[in-house]
Amino acid sequence: MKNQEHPIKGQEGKQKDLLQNKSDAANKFMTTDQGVRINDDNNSLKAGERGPSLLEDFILREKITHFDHERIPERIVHARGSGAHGYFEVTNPIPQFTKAGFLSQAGKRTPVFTRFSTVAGSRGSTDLARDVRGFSVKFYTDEGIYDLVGNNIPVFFIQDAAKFPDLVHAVKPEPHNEIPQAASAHDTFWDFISLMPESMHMIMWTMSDRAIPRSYRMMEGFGVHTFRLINEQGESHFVKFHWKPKLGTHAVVWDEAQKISGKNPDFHRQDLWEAIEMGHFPEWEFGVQVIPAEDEDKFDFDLLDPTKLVPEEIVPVTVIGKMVLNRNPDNFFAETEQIAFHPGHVVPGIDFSNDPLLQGRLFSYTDTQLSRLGSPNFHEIPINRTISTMHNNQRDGHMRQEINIGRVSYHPNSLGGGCPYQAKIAEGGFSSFNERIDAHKVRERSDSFSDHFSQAKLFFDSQTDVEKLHIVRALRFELGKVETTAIRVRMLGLLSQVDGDLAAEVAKGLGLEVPAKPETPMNHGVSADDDHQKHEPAFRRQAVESSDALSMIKNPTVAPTISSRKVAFVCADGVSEEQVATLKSALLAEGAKACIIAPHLGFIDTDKGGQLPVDFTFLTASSVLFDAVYVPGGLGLNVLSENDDVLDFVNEAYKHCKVIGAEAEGIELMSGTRFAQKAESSDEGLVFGDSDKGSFTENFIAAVSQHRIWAREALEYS
Ligand code: HDE
Repeated sequence: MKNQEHPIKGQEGKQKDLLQNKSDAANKFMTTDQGVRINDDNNSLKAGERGPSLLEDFILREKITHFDHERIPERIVHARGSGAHGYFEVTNPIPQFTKAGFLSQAGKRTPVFTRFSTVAGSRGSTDLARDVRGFSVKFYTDEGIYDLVGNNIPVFFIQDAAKFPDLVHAVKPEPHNEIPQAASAHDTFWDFISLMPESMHMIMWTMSDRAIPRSYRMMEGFGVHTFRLINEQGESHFVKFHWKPKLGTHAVVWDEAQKISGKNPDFHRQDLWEAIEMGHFPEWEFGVQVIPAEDEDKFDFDLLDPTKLVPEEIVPVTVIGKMVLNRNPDNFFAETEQIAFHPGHVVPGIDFSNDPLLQGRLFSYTDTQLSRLGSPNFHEIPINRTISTMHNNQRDGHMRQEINIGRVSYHPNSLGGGCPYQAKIAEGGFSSFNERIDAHKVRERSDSFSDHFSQAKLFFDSQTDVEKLHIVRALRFELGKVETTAIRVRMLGLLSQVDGDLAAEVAKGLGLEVPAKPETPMNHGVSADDDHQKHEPAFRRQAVESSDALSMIKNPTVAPTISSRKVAFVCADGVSEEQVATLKSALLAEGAKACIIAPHLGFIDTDKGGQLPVDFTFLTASSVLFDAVYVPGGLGLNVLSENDDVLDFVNEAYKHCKVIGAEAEGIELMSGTRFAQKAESSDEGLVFGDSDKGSFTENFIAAVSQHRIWAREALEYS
């Protein structure tokens, strides 16, 4: 090996690297940017106490100038996001498939920074928009940066990068009035979609509850495209990447999502931050679906088509590692905002496929950083800096940090001893997979990309009734916000190609008929040659008709848990001290959090003459911000009847299928609720203290661990 320098090793490598740039003002004097101590930071320099300010005031000028330039352009997509540091650990190395060092050795840990995001909204928009979530992981490997820039949905809207600007223009707020923010429920989005049959599979996912996650910590992640793994022998296998959350995959309901957006637009950001601060480190398993190169054509879809997934029933996911996020950033701008991901950041052992969407992305991400971060030196920003060694002949540019020594900045050279050296493949040099390409140059789309509906149907058919109901309601909502009837009708035509009942149910809500024949030209988006017929959508029989992995409810990947869930305790003066203490300590023992909600802040008096500190009032909290509600004994009947906010609190929890627990007088209070009639029914989510039914605490915890009581909605399915 020619290069004798070693990267900073181990999980803490990136933290040590970042230390070089950290600044702590504790016990320090205030100075200007040039290091001159400041004597007065409150008054500008003036000609007399009441006179005009003087131009020579370099302290004022510097402060205001810096302030004027504090903002950088937000990301054109995925502007709203949150991130955290952590590590990736290999549990089941796969050297037979890849030579990537960070995947090859059991127990090896690699530092990561992961950023989650919504796509359409601006930086200041709400977390709970109905949207795809970005799931980007930067691995600081010993062999350089590897970025896995994925989403929480395994397929995409379009098949070719050429359509991405159109898709984004359509979904962003409409250009004439900049309305609506962070929402796809408007004419331009559905106009575009109704003319793009290839988007139908993705539409099934975005209209499902996947698009309104309960938490970033409870989302799956997918690399989406087919990539390649390359081993020491230079052999290639195709691969799909998966992240599976330890806490399971869970969602909120749409009515709740909209209310959370008003009550706490930072809901996901805060949830991630607090979980890490509390030591509930979010964790995902990392899995791969590996497909031998010779099997490329064995599927009933094209592996290069990003609107298709590989059903887990055909190629199972093998878990090879885990990711743990265990450290919040020190500074949002420096880390979360300035981090620059790029699917083209790969290390030896990982390579691209010819997916035309991925190929376009390989250009876009560096290009966008140039305008967003303003310089080709964005790789020098601390959060983007590799912890492996970095030497080349790239020079200069805005804000260059590195001071390259010597007179040589070219290769080959003799004056610099030939340095920096090129690395042979055996020395870790990257070489692209030696794929043979023998083809005509064409502006075409492969006929193998023309089946737009089979997997959309596979997804829909794999859902439970409640999940189907949510898709129907989401489409009724979204298309109901569309003002142009022709767009609604075109969408019904496309939906009828996915599932007749789905189209009919949506049509009922819109007060329309499903057209007998779809009005969308099916070859839209495909080459404009004369031979359109060959591009008519082909319905290919799928090897599987239903896949449990596609349903959030049928696919409980982990044992039910209440870890890090939040339970609201509806309290007031007179509350049973013992009941509150018993449930609270049981919840804490399971890693959940109990919050005392009362009519006023400060303290409330308990039945035993003690005092309980109050976390929130019914004004500052709302049940949409909690996973379950508990009403203890000792409360007077007037607690609900005299306060609409309290009644709303409990009624909404019921409406959103949450578990409601009550004991003693708390049970009597239920008689004033909207669901009082149903309280006697067999609703598993209404857990009332009753000595015949065993331990209240155990029953309550078991019910909360189910996440939601979906049967409540299924009963209302029509
Ligand atoms: Fe992106 N995408 N994208 N994208 N994308 C960006 O890069 C783009 C696509 C994804 O947390 C931008 O740095 C094109 C698929 C995530 O910082 C930009 C195409 C998937 C993030 C860009 C796609 C993604 C981005 C904007 C079609 C899932 C946030 C800011 C060819 C696999 C990364 C930036 C972060 C961000 C372009 C399609 C995921 C403009 C041209 C498919 C998670 O470069």
